[in-house]
Amino acid sequence: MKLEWGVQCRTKAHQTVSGDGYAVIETTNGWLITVIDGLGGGAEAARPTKLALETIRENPQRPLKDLIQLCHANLHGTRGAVIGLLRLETHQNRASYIGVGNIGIHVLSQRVIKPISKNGILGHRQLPSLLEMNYTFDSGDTFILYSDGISTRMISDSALAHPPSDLDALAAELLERYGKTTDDATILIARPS
Ligand SMILES: [Mn+2]
Repeated sequence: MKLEWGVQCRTKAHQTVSGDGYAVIETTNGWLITVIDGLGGGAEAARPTKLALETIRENPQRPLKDLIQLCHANLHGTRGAVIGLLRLETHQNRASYIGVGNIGIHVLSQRVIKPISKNGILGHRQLPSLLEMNYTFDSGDTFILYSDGISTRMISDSALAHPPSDLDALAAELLERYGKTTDDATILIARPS
């Protein structure tokens, strides 16, 4: 199994640094995919995002719940961040997801794969009880993770009825149509096949 993916990340108007971040990390049995949105703007928002990305890159094999808790601990004292964390395992085509805060996930599949994020902020007080959602996916399913700089109206776009093979181009098209200039905007699209 391989993973095709594309991403677009656009910084909020009049900012030079994005507080959004993302990663696609190859693991021994698949991939770990994340979109993170640091609270606030500019460098202050970029710091928790960078810390969370480092935490994930250093511990890609750890269970999702552990990773979220590690990020939560490491972000203490920062502005905080919200996160969507998706693991795709080639063994048994297993998809697992934990989301904390306002990161969206939308999956194009014949199956019913509807993960959700719970309210909360990494680095702030108590984390919510973490909900890991597990699914079986099919080869060719398309996973879309996006920050709140992308309107959720995006998930009804007609382009998603028959998504093209060029995922970078699809991400660019969706950013163009649904991206807000008032916030950093990130859309990451991944397709294992
Ligand atoms: Mn945001």
